[in-house]
Amino acid sequence: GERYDFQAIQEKWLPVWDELKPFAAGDPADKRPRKYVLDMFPYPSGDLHMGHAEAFGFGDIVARYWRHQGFNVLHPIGWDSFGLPAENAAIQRGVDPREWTYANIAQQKASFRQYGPSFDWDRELHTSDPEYYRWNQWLFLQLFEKGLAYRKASPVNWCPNDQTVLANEQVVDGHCERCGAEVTKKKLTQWYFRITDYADRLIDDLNQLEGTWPAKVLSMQRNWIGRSNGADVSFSIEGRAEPVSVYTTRPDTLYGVTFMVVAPDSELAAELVADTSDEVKGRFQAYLDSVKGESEIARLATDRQKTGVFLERYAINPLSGERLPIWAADYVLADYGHGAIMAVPAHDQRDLDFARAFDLPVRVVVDTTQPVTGAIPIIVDGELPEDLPSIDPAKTGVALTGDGRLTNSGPFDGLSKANAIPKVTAALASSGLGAKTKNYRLRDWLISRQRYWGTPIPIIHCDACGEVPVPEDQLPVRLPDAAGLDLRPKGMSPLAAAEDWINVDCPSCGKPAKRDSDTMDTFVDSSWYFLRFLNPTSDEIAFDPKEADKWAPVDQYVGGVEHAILHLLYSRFITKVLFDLGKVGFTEPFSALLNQGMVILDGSKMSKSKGNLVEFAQELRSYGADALRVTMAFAGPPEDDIDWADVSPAGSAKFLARAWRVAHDVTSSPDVAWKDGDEKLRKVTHHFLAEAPGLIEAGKFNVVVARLMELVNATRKAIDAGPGAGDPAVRESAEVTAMALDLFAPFTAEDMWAKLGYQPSISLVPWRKADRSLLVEDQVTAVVQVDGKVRDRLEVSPKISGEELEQLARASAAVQRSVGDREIVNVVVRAPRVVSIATKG
Ligand code: ANZ
Ligand code: ZN
Repeated sequence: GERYDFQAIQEKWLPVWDELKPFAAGDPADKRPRKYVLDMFPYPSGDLHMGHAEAFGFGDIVARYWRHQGFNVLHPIGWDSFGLPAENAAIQRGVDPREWTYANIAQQKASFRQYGPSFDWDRELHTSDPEYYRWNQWLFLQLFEKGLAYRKASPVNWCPNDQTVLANEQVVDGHCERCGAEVTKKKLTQWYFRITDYADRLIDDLNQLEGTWPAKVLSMQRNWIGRSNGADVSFSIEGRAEPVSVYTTRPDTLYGVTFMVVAPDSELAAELVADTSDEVKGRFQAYLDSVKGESEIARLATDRQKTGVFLERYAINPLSGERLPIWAADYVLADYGHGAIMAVPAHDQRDLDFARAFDLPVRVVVDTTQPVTGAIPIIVDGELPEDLPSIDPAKTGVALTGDGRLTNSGPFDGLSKANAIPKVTAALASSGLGAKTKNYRLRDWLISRQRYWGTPIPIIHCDACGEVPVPEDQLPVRLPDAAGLDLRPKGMSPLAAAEDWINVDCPSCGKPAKRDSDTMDTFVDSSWYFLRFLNPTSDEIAFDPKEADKWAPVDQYVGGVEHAILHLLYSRFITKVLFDLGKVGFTEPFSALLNQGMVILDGSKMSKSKGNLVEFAQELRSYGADALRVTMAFAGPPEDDIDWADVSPAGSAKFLARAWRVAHDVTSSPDVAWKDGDEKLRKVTHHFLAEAPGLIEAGKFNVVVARLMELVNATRKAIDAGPGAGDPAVRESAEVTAMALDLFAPFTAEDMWAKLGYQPSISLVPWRKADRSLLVEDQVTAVVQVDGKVRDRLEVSPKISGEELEQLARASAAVQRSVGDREIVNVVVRAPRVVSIATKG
């Protein structure tokens, strides 16, 4: 007979969906409640790959699920189509980055259509279209007007290969995130967004996401922002009028400071060294040259040989009056805290390594052998046993970072670390020598890039007027044609050479002026795109606040954990800015986040160079979209990596054929009465109906697929060895299978639906309600005793609670008769089997 042919089924239903548009979310008269399901939009650097297939497959499960639950679901798609890879590829191939990008988009789009995600294609957008980046420019100007976009000259991360600056977030272990070249420092005037103004809110609002975002992402965000609580302490400097402040998280260790360290590349170091001998100056300069270009991560590494130069200057400890030598060393950063530290080698590992390298004194001021509450004492009777190994950091090389009691600390001796921190801070504050403060690791967001393929910054530089915003009615500032421009990186934006483009009249005074030649970091584009999907074609507004009220924030966001910091932090920041501007009514953009695992092969990441690439297009041709989607959903929890060597798309295809065959075999008509169906099969069906929603909402997609497989098996058994293909229960279970299979295998599901005698599209069929009477569990017998004698037996659910069972027992007529007027003094319940009542009187 007819056989399951995935190719024919795909080709049959795609044009039907195009025609019917069951996934469009635009009708304003639609009264259904709303859900917004979004996948991180793809970067069009080639065809879709297995990672896309996985992420978009999971997003589609959620979108389709909510549609079946009666929601109007917004599930849009677009392309993050500006950026360096397009430009580099374009340079290598000698083609226009625009052509290269849009050709890739066309290919990805064709693959997506084969894969069948339920996108509302009418909302498609590309960030490289002027219709989109115009609103990037608008957003920039909103920040500019609020003082949140500003220019400053500072040493920035510089990729010598790509010849462009990088945000801190784009430097990975000292290397360029894009090309892997070692990142150096360069002093440049650049545009920044003042994200540090939002540091506290970006940390505190993470509490709203607890439980709906992966815990790992929440902690990565917290660490990146890096809020630290401590104190500023002021040290006077011999021969200098102004004291120097240092930032410390351990003011309790102040009596253990034995030297001070300043960052060699700080202004303070330059100033201190200016008043020393030529010999010191020479040594310092040589050291400074060796340090230039080192990455922050390398400088902070604990396992690194410590280097530095003694400046022959001295500071004074504000509490003890002790004289402290001042050194310059690269493990202190110029742009954190005050660029100078009080060194406490006994209790800080980096300081200890440095002290041991340069023979500086080490003094213990927190006795970590002295118990504080909850700690286990090492010394029991006051004296150290002779065989106890030394814990002296100067000898062991291990700093004592734990809790303990203060010692060698004058009036603070005996206090625990926790008590000493506020006490020492208060003592400093009362004499104007210190104050409690906070510090953040987060730096302002550097958004200028010296590259072509991005959004031009809408600012005009005028000698007379300064930085003049391009008037809103002159947006977009369009990119000039790439033809005729040299796109090769040379440290300056290629736009600077576009004579006709760069030279303009100042919008304010009319005199000759120049456009800003930089383009924006593409993370600006992706920081707000979820809002543009609400009205992607509007040329009047970036996004309609009324639509934002209806749809946003995004209910379910899906994407890779590689975006745990950058993209999510920037989107959260821009959302808060838009909230402050009164443009949106919420402060977090993504209410729930799912990070899918990776698709790997034989335990390792797939890549062309390793030759272990599983090609999406090839798998799609071999097994079809549905089998791929089922394979990914069935492989395990969605957060886990999928090893393609361990899964079986052929097995998935077999399962789909089996499910499809069930619908094919049904002989009853759609108007049969289900209640007349075989009860055993109906129970399986209704248990599935009751259980699946909770499982989907908990992200247990693999369990739902397993249950569906059981349902299909039970139905097949009912057809072949039970009541037969004409039984109403067989039709019922086939319909439920089709509806639920729509989440994982939409082409097959639609075809089953047609076989069962219905019109498309199955995607809009409401989720069937489970019939509670079919969910009743088998009963167990509970025994009720009164004063040791069995008085009644109750038929109850095995899941009954203790309270419920006690209530039933007390309500039993037999029990009441037996208790009579005596007082119940004790009831022992062991649900679901025994209730034992004791009486008195
Ligand atoms: C003395 C001390 C004693 C410290 C001790 C720690 C332990 P977080 O938590 O990251 O904020 N520090 C301050 N400014 C620095 C700079 N510009 N470059 C490198 N290190 C700097 O770290 C704060 C601690 O890092 C500060 O507390 C300071 O060392 C160091 F037992 O002060 B501490
Ligand atoms: Zn002017």
